[in-house]
Amino acid sequence: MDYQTIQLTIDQDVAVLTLNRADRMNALNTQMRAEIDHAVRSSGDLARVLVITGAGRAFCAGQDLGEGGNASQVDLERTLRDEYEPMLERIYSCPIPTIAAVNGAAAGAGANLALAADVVIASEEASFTQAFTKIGLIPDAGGTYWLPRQVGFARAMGAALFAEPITAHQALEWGMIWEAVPPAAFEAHWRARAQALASGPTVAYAKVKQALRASYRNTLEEQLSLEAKLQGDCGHTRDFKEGVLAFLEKRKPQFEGR
Ligand code: T3D
Repeated sequence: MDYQTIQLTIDQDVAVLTLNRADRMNALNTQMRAEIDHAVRSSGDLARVLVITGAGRAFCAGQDLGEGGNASQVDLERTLRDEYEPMLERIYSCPIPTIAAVNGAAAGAGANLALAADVVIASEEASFTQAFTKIGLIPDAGGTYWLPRQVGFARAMGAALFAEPITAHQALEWGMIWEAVPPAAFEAHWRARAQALASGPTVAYAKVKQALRASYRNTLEEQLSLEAKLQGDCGHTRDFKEGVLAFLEKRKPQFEGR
């Protein structure tokens, strides 16, 4: 696919999807949502880790409020059901680890796009704003799902009602993100993190995602049973055999991702 609103590079098993409408703060439009969906699907087949980041000074300003002239005239329910949901589902169900490398402002659906990734690494210059109520909307794109789970009910409610920017340090303190990194070290840092995951036990990573997500809905008994099943599957991988052998031979494992 010839992308117009994003860039996708795949190198050494690392896919980097760059939101690329820097003059609009990488705001999401119909075409970008379709391109993200396509790129995430391709990355799941062709790479062992996916990074989503933004071109220029923002990560993503959410819905392009000028799309079609004026976003207040669009059918919001249809757009969310037909365009946002498939894109977010694609990211959520991506079989490889996903990293949101949040380089700057993440607002509205852009903030929640970041939270849909498995790991969020933010530049210390980044911010996360549930901007929705500023324009008379509620958090969408998964915001009402992720926020209470990640930061607790009180903080989720405050973030949604006041719609104030949450700094990277605040987000870290709240448990919303994994790391906040000084701007000068940011790109080298997320690239190193991505490379580490790309050379890791890919099958185990997929099952880590499956198990942790299932814990939201499972009883302890169901979760223990699921862990046994998934661990049994991991036990049949070449990476498990290699991991144990490398430990016994006191060397670094060479994981193949299978
Ligand atoms: O439609 C549906 O289906 C509903 C779905 C809704 C989901 C949502 O995401 S609603 C929330 C939408 N997003 C926002 O309300 C955020 C709006 N943007 C901002 O708050 C700020 O722009 C930022 C905090 C992201 C960045 O601020 P700053 O000061 O660094 O930049 P700026 O000057 O505000 O923006 C630079 C340009 O980007 C500017 O255009 P100009 O004046 O240079 O021609 C600005 O209009 C444009 N821009 C920024 N955000 C958007 C945008 N253009 C369209 N849509 C945007 N969301």
